[in-house]
Amino acid sequence: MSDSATLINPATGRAIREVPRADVDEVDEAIARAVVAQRAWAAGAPLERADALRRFARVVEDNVEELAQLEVLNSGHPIESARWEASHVAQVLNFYAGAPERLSGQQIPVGGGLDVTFHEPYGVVGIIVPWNFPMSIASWGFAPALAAGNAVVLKPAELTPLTAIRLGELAVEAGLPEGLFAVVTGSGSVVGQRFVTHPDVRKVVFTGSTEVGVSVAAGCAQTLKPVTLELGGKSANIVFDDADLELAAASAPGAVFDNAGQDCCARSRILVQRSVYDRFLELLEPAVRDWRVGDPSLESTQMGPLISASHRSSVASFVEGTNVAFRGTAPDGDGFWFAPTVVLAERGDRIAQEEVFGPVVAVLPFDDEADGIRLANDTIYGLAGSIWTENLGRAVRVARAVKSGVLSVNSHSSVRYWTPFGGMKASGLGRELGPDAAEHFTETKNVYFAADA
Ligand code: TAP
Repeated sequence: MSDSATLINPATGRAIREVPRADVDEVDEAIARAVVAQRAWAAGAPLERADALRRFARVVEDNVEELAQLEVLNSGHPIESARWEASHVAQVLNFYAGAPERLSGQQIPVGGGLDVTFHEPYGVVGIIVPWNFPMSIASWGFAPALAAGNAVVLKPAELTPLTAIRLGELAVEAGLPEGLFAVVTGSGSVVGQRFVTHPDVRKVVFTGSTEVGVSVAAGCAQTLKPVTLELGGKSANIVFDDADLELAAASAPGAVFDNAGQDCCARSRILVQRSVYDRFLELLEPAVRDWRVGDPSLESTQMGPLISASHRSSVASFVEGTNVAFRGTAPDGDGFWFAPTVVLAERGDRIAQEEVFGPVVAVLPFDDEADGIRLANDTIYGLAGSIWTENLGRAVRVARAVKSGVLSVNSHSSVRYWTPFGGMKASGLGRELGPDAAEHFTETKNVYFAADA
């Protein structure tokens, strides 16, 4: 029998809803239904799956405003960001709706017959999602997994399940078979762990902290279950002295304070060549002070609250004892507010090494190109990063030398659903999105047909 969790609006601190917490039996029932639904789904023609995913995308498009409002309420995302996220889910579904008819195998020359490969779906895929981008990160897993012929059991974070629950309902409205895409709410240690241990879940996609990701991978190893890990980050925003400093400084707050810094790709270290360090800070200060923090339901708001009181305490603990250069503003009141904060740091400082997951950025100087690369690589993580330079050769050299999965030059873009996304080092294992994601939800089968009588 399940109990329930109380959801809190992070902008007000007030309770909004109770959501059931599934127990192991209920997780097992969802997996059993998914096993049955998957067989019929995979047996259908590719066009049937493509059409079903396109219908799902259209229903999501028709409900963008409702999904966005749920994310404002449950996660405190600014409404404009939440609308982008909901539209992004529809776009991801549309993109992978093209995959069922393109999952071609190979025909390999052999003697005496014919050899072909098939991309077989795993069966049931378990997807475990964090609270920072609840619906978009879920879609990066469920859209290509379904396209490849799998069923999906999805566990949203306990703090932010509302948009995932609604997406599960919209899938059924769009005509996806009952049980094919099941959203199971509850705790990580019960629901998430059951995905790891259940023999009928044949692949796990985990997005979250590096610590939990390592334990999920260890659990999956026990049952030889493939796992994709999207973990933490401490990404560098590297500003060379030949950069367009005005543009680099004006764009730096958005690159780290978007979603209140609760972004795995947050450029939470700004590395500035020493010769332009003072000038860059002069330009950065007004950009940080102008960053608009407040009521997430207003279209003018750029940043809402942190997700919870305990997370705010954790973020604050990173700033204690540091050299704060300047801060932006944040509302008073009952929400979990935290003003954007710029810290001057030294190499090796905790603030320069560990993921804060809040609106706090560490600024560090470096001497030359080699030193900048060394500093950029000086963390356990390797998820994203930005390189600001007007020198093309330098852009190429640095982009190749920084050990991160997703880099941008003279821009902070990280996520395009049609390009691959994921981290190196302690930031993860495997890639999501991009042209090959549906294939990652399949196993290659090789079949030899003897033709000689
Ligand atoms: P975690 O605490 O690791 O939780 C992530 C998810 O795992 C939640 O759904 C959680 O469930 C579940 N979980 C917890 N313990 C588990 C266990 N023993 N077995 C299976 N599942 C378990 O992370 P978080 O605090 O929610 O998210 C923040 C982290 O996610 C940051 O490090 C951030 O960088 C990372 N992140 C990475 C990316 C990419 S794409 N690389 C994207 C977003 C976030 P509960 O509901 O119980 O918490």
